[in-house]
Amino acid sequence: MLLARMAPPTTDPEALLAAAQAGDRSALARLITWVEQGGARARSVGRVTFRHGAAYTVGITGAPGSGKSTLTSALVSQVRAGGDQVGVLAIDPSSPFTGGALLGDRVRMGAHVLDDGVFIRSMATRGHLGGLALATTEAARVLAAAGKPWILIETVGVGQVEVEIAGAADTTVVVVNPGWGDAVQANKAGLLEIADIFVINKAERPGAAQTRRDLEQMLELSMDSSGSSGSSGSGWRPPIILSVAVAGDGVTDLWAAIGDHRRDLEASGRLEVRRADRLSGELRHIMAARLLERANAATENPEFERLRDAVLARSLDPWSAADQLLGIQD
Ligand SMILES: Nc1nc2c(ncn2[C@@H]2O[C@H](COP(=O)(O)OP(=O)(O)OP(=O)(O)O)[C@@H](O)[C@H]2O)c(=O)[nH]1
Ligand SMILES: [Mg+2]
Repeated sequence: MLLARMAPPTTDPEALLAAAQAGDRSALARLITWVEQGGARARSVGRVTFRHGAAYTVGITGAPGSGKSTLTSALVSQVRAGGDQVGVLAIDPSSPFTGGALLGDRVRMGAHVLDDGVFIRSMATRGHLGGLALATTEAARVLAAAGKPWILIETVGVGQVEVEIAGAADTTVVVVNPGWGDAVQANKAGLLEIADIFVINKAERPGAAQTRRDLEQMLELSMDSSGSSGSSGSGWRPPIILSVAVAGDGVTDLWAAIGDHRRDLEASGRLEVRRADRLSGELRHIMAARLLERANAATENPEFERLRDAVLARSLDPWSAADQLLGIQD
């Protein structure tokens, strides 16, 4: 044991994953850091983790301060009450440092710091917005491979990438607050389309009933001919749940709705379809990322200057130059 502790930290993802599966939290943290940093090491982690089964992912999104972390923390308690382990990824779109998000989430999710069955991690964009969706998917895969059958992903639903991340979950929960226009704002941000479940949090405040009517009305309008909404496909109508997360009110209703949605997806076969669609999207993302890497590397190549000069001299068009640099023939 002492020897093991004194051994130099391993750099082998397979060994790190085995350690993480055995409950080594620092090994798990290191794997996620590698994924976050991208590059060859992230790919080596991905190769190891993807072979393990998928976890059930729940996205929690909504405006800043709407109560996502408080709800997430309460959901962690629900999962733990059922005896399962759970991983939490809090995605911070705003800051290049995880500091702010971590601090807030430590306070909000502090109840779980001593629970070995819970792993909470903040992930920042580090200025690579395009890569965050991929990094989140990979981090979720690390958590799943490490034995977390449930993964909760909190994102602020403000930008396209964040909405994309939230919508890439098996079940997506959209959190709004009472008040004039909150539902309208959520709609504008594209959150209505991805919602499988709505939560009106801070429901002790005035306006909750009006916000529910607003949501119902917008849902009615967005219902397609098959009578469904959300990203689930036919047959599912997103329920609207009122909660006071700070007091724990409405949390069991939310947990029950997540269970209902999961059973609906599984029974109809749509879970498989959704996951296949997501995988297509992921493959597309990976191809684009790899091509971008190749393009960046090509600009370092002396050939780049030669072809650029040819374009300058109008003896070559930029499209042909780019194809030559990338080795594309068509
Ligand atoms: N009055 C009231 N306050 C709440 C409720 N739920 C959460 N809060 C408070 O709202 C504030 C924001 O809660 P968070 O859970 O951090 O919200 P968040 O959506 O995760 O915030 P960001 O991650 O910063 O976007 C905190 O001060 C919470 O204590 C609620 O139901 N009622
Ligand atoms: Mg939060």
